[in-house]
Amino acid sequence: MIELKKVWMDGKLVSRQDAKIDILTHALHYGCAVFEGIRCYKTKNGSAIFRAKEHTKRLLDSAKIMQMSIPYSEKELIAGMKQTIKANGLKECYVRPLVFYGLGSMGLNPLKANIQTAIMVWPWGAYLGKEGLEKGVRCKISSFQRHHVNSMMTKAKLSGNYPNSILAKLEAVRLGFDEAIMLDTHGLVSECSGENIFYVRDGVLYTPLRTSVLEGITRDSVMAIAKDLGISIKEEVTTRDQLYVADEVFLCGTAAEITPVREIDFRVIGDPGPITKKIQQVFFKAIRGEIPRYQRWLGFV
Ligand code: PPE
Repeated sequence: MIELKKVWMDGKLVSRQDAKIDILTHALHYGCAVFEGIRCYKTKNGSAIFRAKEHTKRLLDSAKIMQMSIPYSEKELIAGMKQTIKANGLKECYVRPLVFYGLGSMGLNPLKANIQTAIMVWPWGAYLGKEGLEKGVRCKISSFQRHHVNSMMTKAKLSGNYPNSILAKLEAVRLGFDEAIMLDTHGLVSECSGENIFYVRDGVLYTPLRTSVLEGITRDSVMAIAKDLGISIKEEVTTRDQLYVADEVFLCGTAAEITPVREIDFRVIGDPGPITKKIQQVFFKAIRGEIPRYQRWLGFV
């Protein structure tokens, strides 16, 4: 079981045993909750939350899309994350704020339900495995499509969006792959079950348009790093066969960090290439506070 001692629940720290919810919690029935996934890393100046402001802004934006009003400000939420990390005695961890409709109404109109806010933390290693980080993972184009942009709001990190990812992930894993790459309803590449995707061809770095993807904060970090390295980068409509013939492919997300892709649908991409390795190297230094220009991304606990 994941170790978690203290939870920030509606503004106060409580023990995990006391962070209980009722069986009639609205979100449990209808999936209407917004959340974030953030990492806190050990640096030589202490633990730091990576891009806490951007993640918190996205949490507030997700809530705005769902018309949920979070009763805490960006500052209060970030302070809550820091308090939870300290209370659990962790130097390095994953941070999960979750805002959900609690009690007060059943049925599809949630307006009478109260809004609850929780922050949890736990240690989390390499999401797609240590070997995956070093040598690359094997991916499958999913038979499940990413949501149509007018069916589910892909800019919201909404709990109810994730059964789509879970269907894709289960299919990929049961077929023997590590991760699923999802196409949108036009048949174009969007993102993975829990990561954005990049590929390299002839020295240029590409990533699909934002249209049907979650606007990943790691995606944004990768783009900033690439720009600073002088690598030319394009956001473009992408077909699956462009991935098959790419020189390099990698996935990125808070949990997966930067994970190279070695194979897609049995087409070999190969060992992690020079651009992937360079971006990975800079990213891993940036999160640990080893590059002055990216210190702005660190929120010290
Ligand atoms: N797309 C999706 C669908 C997604 O879930 C994530 C994060 C991303 C892109 C990348 O976003 P960002 O973390 O801001 O770079 N996925 C979370 C999945 C973890 C989980 O299993 O839960 C994450 O990486 O935290």
